[in-house]
Amino acid sequence: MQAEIDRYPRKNDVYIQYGTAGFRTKATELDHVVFRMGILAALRSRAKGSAAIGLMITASHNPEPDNGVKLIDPHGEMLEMEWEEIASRLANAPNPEFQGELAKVAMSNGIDAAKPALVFIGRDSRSSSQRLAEAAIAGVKAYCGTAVDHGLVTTPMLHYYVFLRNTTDCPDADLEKSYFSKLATSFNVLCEPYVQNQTIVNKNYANALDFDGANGVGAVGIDKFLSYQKGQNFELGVHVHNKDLSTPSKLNHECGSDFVKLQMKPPNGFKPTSGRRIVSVDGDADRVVYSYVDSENNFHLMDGDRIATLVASYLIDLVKGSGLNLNLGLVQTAYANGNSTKYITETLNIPVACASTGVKHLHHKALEFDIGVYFEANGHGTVVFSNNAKNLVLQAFEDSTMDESKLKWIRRLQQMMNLINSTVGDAISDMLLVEAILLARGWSIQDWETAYHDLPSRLKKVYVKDRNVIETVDADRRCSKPDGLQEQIDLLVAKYPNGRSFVRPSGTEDVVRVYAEAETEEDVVALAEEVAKTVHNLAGGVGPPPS
Ligand code: G16
Repeated sequence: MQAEIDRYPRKNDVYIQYGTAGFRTKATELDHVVFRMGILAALRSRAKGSAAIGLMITASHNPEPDNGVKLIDPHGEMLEMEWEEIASRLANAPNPEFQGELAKVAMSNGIDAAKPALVFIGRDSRSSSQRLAEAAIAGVKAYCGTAVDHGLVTTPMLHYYVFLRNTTDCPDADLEKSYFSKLATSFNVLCEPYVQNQTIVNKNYANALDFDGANGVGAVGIDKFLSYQKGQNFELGVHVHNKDLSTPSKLNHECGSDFVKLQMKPPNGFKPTSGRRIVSVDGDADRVVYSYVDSENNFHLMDGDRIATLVASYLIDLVKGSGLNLNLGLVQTAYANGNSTKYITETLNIPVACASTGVKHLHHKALEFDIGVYFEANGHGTVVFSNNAKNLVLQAFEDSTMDESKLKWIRRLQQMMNLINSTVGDAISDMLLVEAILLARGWSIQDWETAYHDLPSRLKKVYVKDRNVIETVDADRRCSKPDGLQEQIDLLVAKYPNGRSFVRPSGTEDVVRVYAEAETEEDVVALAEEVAKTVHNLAGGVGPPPS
């Protein structure tokens, strides 16, 4: 194995950490990290009884020169948090110490090196991804594991493949077909009641949307989905834009969900049609946001908070109609707009929990409910269902005394469960979920928007020498370090009606993120700027102070 290790040496002593979504940095810094993660994935497979483990090469919403790697556990979920520390330790071990560190991990986890190990590898469309995928495969093989290269896939596809491989006897060659057939079939079943003579009939719902693929793998995913839905009774009318994978610098550039959410602008790459839904995904298609431009050319964003409220309010209606004893809760992060939280708790009467940023935290919290809906404001989220929920649904179909009025809702709940990719946020599955609900409600995007009004908000990035000087508590809502920063933020927030602001170090980019919201646009602009300047002053800002 030493010869392979020597082919992928650690070239500098810069510390790299398994962050919000795996390791992320410049692609040129990652070869040894990815090679070592190939080894770790094979080790993890052995630790999990030779189950398939996923390894995804992507830097998602980050710029094209970046890349990253994240591992996927046997049920398609994010790598167990205790293993993130092991991953960081192995990634940073000096070259001569790597084998020793690896042996320690294997020993402390009682790994039998003779057992088979299976690793699924996937990658996004970045120009560095193929090379890094090869490094990962070399790592798996160096540790005598089997690597299955799934090539260009969205992150949620790979999560689902891992789940399917470990829970069914689906052959590897059929995983893609299973994924898209499941989406196409369940979506069609949900929409069929509203189709008459191939025409959609439900009040204000219009079957036309613009899909912004961020010039990444999401564009490939949607094209595949569209080919699978051909011939179904209901075909979603999708116009696919930003699908140029041949020009790497176009990835996430002035398009995609992160751009739309941060800049509060429609994506570039096509001219929006007034009133028509725009669906923007990110570079690996695990996030989605909706938007539209009105007749006066004003931009309207329907972010993850809006998707969460739409989904939760529909699912709660299904639960009520079904008569099943299921509790439903919603999980958000500190980035959730204050008015969305108010609407969910006060109007929908649904309990809300707040988790730290990072899907892994939200997912974990959502598992506490029978039906746990979780979404980050940036559009990353899904719905998870407890075994109790799944069992009650199945039992209802076997119960001959169950009346049809309830079964109708239970059937729909089951169809929703089939459509949702519960392993992780999935832009395409989430989009279909939103479309199915809008169609069932007979809503236009404008109808959806009227549920509540967002408080004006702003997100800013501040460049500092070392972002880790900032530490947070209370699910990112307060910062405990550096001394005095939180007190300054409190003083600034107190100046503005309905003001709220927090700061946290990003786990995917070398920046500190600043979030602010307030009653008016003018106030929020001022608050965000003042907090950003304070961070720059007290946390070692580099470059000119933010404006
Ligand atoms: C990843 C995580 C998300 C997180 C986002 C930004 O998304 O999966 O949960 O919200 O990073 O994280 P941070 O603010 O720490 O940079 P993605 O889509 O980039 O994989």
